[in-house]
Amino acid sequence: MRKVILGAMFGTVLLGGCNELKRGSDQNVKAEIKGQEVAVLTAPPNVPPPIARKHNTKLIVNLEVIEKKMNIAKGVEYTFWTFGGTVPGSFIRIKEGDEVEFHFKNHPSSKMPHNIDLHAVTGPGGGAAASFTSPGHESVFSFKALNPGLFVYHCATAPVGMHIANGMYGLILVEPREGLPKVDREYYVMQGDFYTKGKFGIQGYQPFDMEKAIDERPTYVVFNGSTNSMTGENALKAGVGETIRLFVGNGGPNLVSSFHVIGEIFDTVFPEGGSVPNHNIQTTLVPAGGAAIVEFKVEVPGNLVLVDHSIFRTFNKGSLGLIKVEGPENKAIYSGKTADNVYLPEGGAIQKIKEKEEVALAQNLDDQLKLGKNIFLQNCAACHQPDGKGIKGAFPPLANSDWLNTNVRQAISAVKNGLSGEIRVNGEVYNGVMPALDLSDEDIANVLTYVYNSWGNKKNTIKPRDVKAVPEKSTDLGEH
Ligand code: HEC
Ligand SMILES: [Cu+2]
Repeated sequence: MRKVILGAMFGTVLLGGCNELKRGSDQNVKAEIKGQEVAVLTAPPNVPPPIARKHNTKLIVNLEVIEKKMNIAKGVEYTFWTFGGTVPGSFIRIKEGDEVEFHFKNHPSSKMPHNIDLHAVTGPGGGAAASFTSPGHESVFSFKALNPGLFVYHCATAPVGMHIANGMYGLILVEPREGLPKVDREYYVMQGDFYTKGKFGIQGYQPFDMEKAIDERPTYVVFNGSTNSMTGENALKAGVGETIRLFVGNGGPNLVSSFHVIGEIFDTVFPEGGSVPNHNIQTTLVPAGGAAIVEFKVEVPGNLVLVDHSIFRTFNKGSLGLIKVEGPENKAIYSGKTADNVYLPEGGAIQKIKEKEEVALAQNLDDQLKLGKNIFLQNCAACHQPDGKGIKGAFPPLANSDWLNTNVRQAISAVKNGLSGEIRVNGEVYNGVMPALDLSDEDIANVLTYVYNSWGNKKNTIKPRDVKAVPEKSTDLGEH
């Protein structure tokens, strides 16, 4: 037992240094404390309500560690170690100058001791040593919130990397004395990288893989603990004209996030969760063990896509979330596609003829299948997977797809015009965005013929004239 604790303490010493840079102001230290309150904690993506009181108080925070199995992706189970039963852990909201009495509980069913290092704490280890708690115990410690900002908290029990990799992190907001400006909606989004024995999407229970974690080769990179935390029915919501504030954190343990929202520009960012605002930002870096406050107004309807712009993580490892914005169009701000004109630069006629010669025209079904397979591998497989089985929760299957097999015209339209909004494929709900892929009618005919003649589908043959017959829709999907 002694050995375990010493190891654990060593871990905390290593991570404790992050508080050294903070300075408290004397004015804060002297502020009067009035009364006592119990802090409201929330599960992601929710944020506790803004603090209305003008005075400082003694704030009781009750946080319980629970080790539990949850899905990291549809059909993929993982044993998470959680602060409050969710990944990331409960959101804690306090006010600059508050005196926090922290009650840290470790559920009796836990197998491990745990603790908490709050980056908002001025004191050794951010509270780590004081909060070190065995299963079935509770530790109490107090701190004064000297610095305003958005801070990460995490477990710092050895092996620290493993505790964090299992989901032991969350955010604590220390509101400045004057509070934050009012917005219409606030959400809590936190990225984390996960390391499982099985590859991405392999079904069933997946244990932690220490070797991948040390090599920094994550299997999953996700927001709020799972690939579908903010897609489908879980998509965040907003209305046209509303202002949104995202409290964005990154638990790591390894990766730095290039946080970006496809289809928006951040009006204001508080980089690294600090006090100096920056404006008109496209992508903001969120370091492991760091945070950012991101604010923007949504002007037009549509799906905004939250991503880590290290983009393979988004399309292949799960770091994708949606904000569904509803309300009236505003064509003056965004028109959608208004024209598709023939573009013939000088000499274009000659190039065009050459291009025509190069286009492979399928003479028979065999040709179509061969050409179609190539188009599939180059244009579709990244999302729908080479075996057509898709990725549960993100990309629907084309293999044996009832959606595909019931209506040829809608399948053609999906490839021609893109597809978004809720659909049901083989009983599963998907609510993603498939971009229109600028393919010729010939290519679309070939790829769909290949898809229809593979993986147990209905063996339809699609001709370019069938593709031509399906109307083109202007679409505003998939653009940055
Ligand atoms: C960037 C990722 C991506 C690419 C590339 C992509 N799709 Fe999709 N596809 C999706 C998503 C996401 C949906 C679900 C859209 C929704 O929820 O409304 C979808 C839906 C579909 C559907 C209807 C649902 C089903 O499973 O039957 C078909 C058919 C389809 N895609 C075919 C294709 C074909 C063919 C290609 C290549 C030419 C392709 N897709 C390329 C992401 C992609
Ligand atoms: Cu822990």
